[in-house]
Amino acid sequence: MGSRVLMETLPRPIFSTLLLFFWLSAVTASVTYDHKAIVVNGQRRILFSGSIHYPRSTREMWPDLIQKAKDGGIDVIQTYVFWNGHEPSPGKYYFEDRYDLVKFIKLVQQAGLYVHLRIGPYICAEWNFGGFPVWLKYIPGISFRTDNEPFKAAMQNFTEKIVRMMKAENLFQTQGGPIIMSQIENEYGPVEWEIGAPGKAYTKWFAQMAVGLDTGVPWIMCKQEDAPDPIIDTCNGYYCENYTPNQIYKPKMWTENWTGWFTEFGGAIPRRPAADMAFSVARFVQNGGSFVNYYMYHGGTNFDRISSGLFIATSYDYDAPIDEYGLLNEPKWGHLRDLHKAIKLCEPALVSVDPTVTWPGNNLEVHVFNTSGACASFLANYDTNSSATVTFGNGNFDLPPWSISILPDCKTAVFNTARFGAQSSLMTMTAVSSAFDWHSHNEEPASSNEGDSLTAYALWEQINVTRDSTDYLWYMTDVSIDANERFINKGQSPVLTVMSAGHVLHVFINGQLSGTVYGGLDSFKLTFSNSVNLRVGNNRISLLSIAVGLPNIGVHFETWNAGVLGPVTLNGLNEGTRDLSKQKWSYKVGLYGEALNLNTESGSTSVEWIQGSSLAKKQPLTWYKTTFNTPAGNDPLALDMISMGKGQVWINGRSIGRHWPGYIAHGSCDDCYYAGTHTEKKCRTKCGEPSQRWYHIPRSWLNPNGSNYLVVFEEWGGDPTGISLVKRTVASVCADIYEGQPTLKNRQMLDSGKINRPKAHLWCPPGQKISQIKFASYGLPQGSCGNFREGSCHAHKSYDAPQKNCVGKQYCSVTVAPEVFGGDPCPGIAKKLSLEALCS
Ligand SMILES: *[C@@H]1O[C@H](CO)[C@@H](O)[C@H](O)[C@H]1NC(C)=O
Ligand SMILES: *[C@@H]1O[C@H](CO)[C@@H](O)[C@H](O)[C@H]1NC(C)=O
Ligand SMILES: *[C@@H]1O[C@H](CO)[C@@H](O)[C@H](O)[C@H]1NC(C)=O
Ligand SMILES: *[C@@H]1O[C@H](CO)[C@@H](O)[C@H](O)[C@H]1NC(C)=O
Ligand SMILES: *[C@@H]1O[C@H](CO)[C@@H](O)[C@H](O)[C@H]1NC(C)=O
Ligand SMILES: CC(=O)N[C@H]1CO[C@H](CO)[C@@H](O)[C@@H]1O
Repeated sequence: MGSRVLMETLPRPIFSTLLLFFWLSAVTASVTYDHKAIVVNGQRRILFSGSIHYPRSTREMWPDLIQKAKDGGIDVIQTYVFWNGHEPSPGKYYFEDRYDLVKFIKLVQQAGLYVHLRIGPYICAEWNFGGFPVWLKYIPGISFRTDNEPFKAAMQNFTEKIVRMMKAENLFQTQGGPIIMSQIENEYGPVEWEIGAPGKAYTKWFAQMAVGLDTGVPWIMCKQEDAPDPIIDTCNGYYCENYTPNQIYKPKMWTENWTGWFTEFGGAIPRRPAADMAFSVARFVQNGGSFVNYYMYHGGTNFDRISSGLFIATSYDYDAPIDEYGLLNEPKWGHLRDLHKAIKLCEPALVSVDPTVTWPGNNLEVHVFNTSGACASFLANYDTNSSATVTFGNGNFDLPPWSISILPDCKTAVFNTARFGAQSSLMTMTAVSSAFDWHSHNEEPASSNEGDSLTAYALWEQINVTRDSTDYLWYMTDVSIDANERFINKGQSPVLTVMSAGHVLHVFINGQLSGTVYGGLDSFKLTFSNSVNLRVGNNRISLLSIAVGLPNIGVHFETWNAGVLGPVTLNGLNEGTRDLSKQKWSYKVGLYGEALNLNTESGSTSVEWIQGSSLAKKQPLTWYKTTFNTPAGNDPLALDMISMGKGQVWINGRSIGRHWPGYIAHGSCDDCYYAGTHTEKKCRTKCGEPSQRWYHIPRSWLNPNGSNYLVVFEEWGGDPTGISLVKRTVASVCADIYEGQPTLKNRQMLDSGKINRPKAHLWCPPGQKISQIKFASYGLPQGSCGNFREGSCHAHKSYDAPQKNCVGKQYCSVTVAPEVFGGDPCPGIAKKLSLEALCS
């Protein structure tokens, strides 16, 4: 129908052009691969990909995130598909709002980028239950990720559903859409290795199942060395340069290149230096790699409760090139953008020929891709401490430790992985409002035998009872204490011991909090063992067991338990120890406040709230509510929860996630030197501080016209008057430029006969200007952005040019050369320029 309309209404020449276009795209729209690369429409491509998980941001953020990825030199957006978000109950699908997968893919397409769709449907991803819906666990006879019929049927159902949906919207490349690749399963290799034959049978099955869906584009399996043809096996890790696919005709692809690491509650905040990141990518490409995905390119936020594996923090920032709030994480974003440009200049040589490798010295390596018409080379220094000079062609090239220089014409270095042309930014959180008018409401510990309460002479597994509809499950029992118990006369207390499979436990005796225990990512099982105050007569023991997400990783993680599984014992009675495990227990799922929807404005009217001087502070199980006006401007917003313990926060009824600033980051935070093999234990920050203090409030969740409703449920006890609304902005920007360092402009300069004099570039975000040069030193300055200091060599006129060029401007540049700073302060020594400028 559509084409007939075109035929009738369009003038003839346009029609024939269109026809030609359709014919051409029908012929050329294809994605295949060979040993060098993914081949898109007949062309081998070096592709940079970035993971952005659509439910970890808002629809309103998507266009900007995708544009920033494109500006950063990203070709492909990679995302998982989140089964438990899309099928909350069997056969009931949800593809709205943050889960509008088709919308997300179409936005990527509109930006002119490709998509790598990782359907899984097991996805790991620090996502609740690794992406599996909770109901899946309760299908009779099911066993996850193995040769099990009920599991395979469900997996096939969902995979088919997604593929059908993509086809219906013409989203595969062969249909003119952006999807150039899909992924089935996820990191299954290690599991298969562990479980043996059923694992192998399952792999064979899902490979056939996926290929049978006939998407027209390649499938990949990551971390699965036995991926059957035609599926491509790919590498995940911090480094992948030594990876070889299982067949010589498959390309070398890196599907998870960790830009940082996730934060756990109780853990320090991991960082990965941009210089090491760029080094690892250059090293992969020089060794023949042709596809690199950054996991994550934008990490985002674990909103709600559905979005968290065990003890994973609400922030999923990941130290990614775009930060949790959608702002550029500099210098990482800019440095990788420059790396991508440099490598793209090499693309014709890289896709045409395999490199020849030479070793000009200890820890030095040279890769040359030389073919008729194109030549590119990579000069590498693997030494972690020493710089080196490599003579190559007619030139000498200085290589800092642990770095690679890229020469897209085999003559001129345009980039070195350890030398930044990109600026750094220091971000700041500034309070915009903290004078909230708080109201409090106490959640009573569940008590008494309500008519509808569940009872059993047993301790039940928590998720079995809650089906993960809430974090909270009350376990209640009665203990009768006789007047002749000896501990009473002796003024002693018996010891209550509660063994729990996790993850957090509050113990209430007769309505009073008696203690709290909690686990962590490494040890989520816990034991409460403490003396408790019991009185003669009946005593009510109420245990509030709290889950912090469901596991997302490990062989048969679906069998892991949560909650109070016992034994529960009372020790110090006349009879010795009384085992309470098999006496009568009653259960209550969730909190009263949850049932009453206190997170919403209408729900909140159903209870009494107190305010002013009687506002509850430092009391466990307290609901707080207030309102605030939407701050002007576009700066991203967050709540500073520093004065609170643990719980959950809602804005206008929507959950911004679990808060847990009371969990202090343990471990050691060392200096962060970029050189040397990276691990997630390296370069951590914020030890001894809350693992997560700030909680992102998406702008689009606020009412543009005024008042917003904020609710906090606090489990531990906190002081809400210490909460503030903050905005995230760029405080200052820095440049750190070495004389003669490779820059992307080098080639043009040499071509025009000029010498290479790099420039420091600084820019403040739109709406802000450089107000002051906080630091400037041409010579041998030390330190890094935020703590630069003068070194043994310093040009006294270091501030003049930056002040003149930059103050009052949004953007400026300063050439790094002696005459700009009133002469050479230390001739014969290689110098650099360090600048810090304030934006306001
Ligand atoms: C698969 O989907 C069909 C309907 O689309 C449904 O009837 C069936 O129960 C599903 N099977 C499983 C195992 O989920
Ligand atoms: C590339 O190959 C050409 C032709 O064989 C040769 O002249 C040139 O020296 C080579 N360049 C490098 C950097 O190896
Ligand atoms: C590099 O220096 C560090 C200390 O700065 C030292 O511990 C390490 O052994 C050195 N490594 C090499 C290869 O020299
Ligand atoms: C799960 O809950 C049901 C009642 O809903 C109970 O009969 C069963 O014993 C429980 N199983 C476990 C393992 O707790
Ligand atoms: C404010 O805006 C929201 C949504 O944009 C709307 O639902 C609400 O009625 C508005 N309130 C007032 C007082 O205009
Ligand atoms: C084996 C391993 O550690 N895999 C991890 C790779 O990184 C992703 C993202 O952080 C995790 O989901 C995997 O568990």
